[in-house]
Amino acid sequence: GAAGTRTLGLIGAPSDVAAGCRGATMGPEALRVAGLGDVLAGLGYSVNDRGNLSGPVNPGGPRGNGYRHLAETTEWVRLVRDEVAASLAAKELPILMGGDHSLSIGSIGAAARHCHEAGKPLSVLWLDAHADFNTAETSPSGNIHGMPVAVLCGDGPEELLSLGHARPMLDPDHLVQVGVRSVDMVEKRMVVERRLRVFDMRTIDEIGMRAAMEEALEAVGRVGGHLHVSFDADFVDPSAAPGVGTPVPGGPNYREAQLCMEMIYDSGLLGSLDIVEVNPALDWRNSTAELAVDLVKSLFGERILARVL
Ligand code: B3U
Ligand code: MN
Ligand code: MN
Repeated sequence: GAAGTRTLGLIGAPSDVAAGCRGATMGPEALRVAGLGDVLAGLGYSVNDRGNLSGPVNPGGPRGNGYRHLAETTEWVRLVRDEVAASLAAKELPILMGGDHSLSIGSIGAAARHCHEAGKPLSVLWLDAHADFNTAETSPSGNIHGMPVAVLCGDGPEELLSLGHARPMLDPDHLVQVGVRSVDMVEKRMVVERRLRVFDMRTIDEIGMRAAMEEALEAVGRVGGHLHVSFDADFVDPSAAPGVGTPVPGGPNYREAQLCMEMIYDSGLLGSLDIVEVNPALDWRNSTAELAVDLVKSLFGERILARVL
């Protein structure tokens, strides 16, 4: 399995500069309060909480040149990239606690460089209600948290693209998206044109979460090497995960989300993780952070009847 007696590196990135609404800055602390570190330690891992990164505050500025807060987002992504790189260099399995989803450009950028240097392939499983495949031209909002997949696949502003070790940072054939149910008009065309592998909610309705995850994991397993899982809390249905900035009805329920995590653990591929878009300002008594911790528990090997590391 992915576990052994591995050290997990917790990295807090309290930024909401790339989101549409404020509050994801409180995500890292909400996850700690919900017991993320203790739960992982209870599963037998050694946990190294690297604390929170410190970057630019949210200036509350307008959209300019197609982007909101591009300079601030770039700085946060750079900080995340360097800390995730340090965690990987220390042989930890890094867990990025966001913060908004633009930060995954940094964590995946670091994983991509790490894999490149180690001569192993990188694959990404993107769990999200959204495709996050907008560009300045297609985005209705200018919010960069709707653009990280496009940037990783080579389409985006020079400031962000130049943070990677190569272009694209990620081979689009090595990306699988699960849970998608909200894609903007022009973004749709891009997703189809670039032939992204998407298990959208209709597919999950038709074949079920089990078959969808079997196929998704088969695809990333074929790539082999290091699997990065990028978990946007809005992947889960808002009835179970209300504390997110852009909830979309019709997502996986609690059990389906658990199965998804259990199956990822069983694949033994997990090499790094993001937990992003938890927004305590919109939550009900920290329930979304608690849900995320429950899911992460399964992702790291908790079983209903037995615990197998
Ligand atoms: N697709 C919309 C909304 C959105 C994307 N990601 C989130 N919201 N979290 C956009 O603004 O790009
Ligand atoms: Mn997202
Ligand atoms: Mn989302």
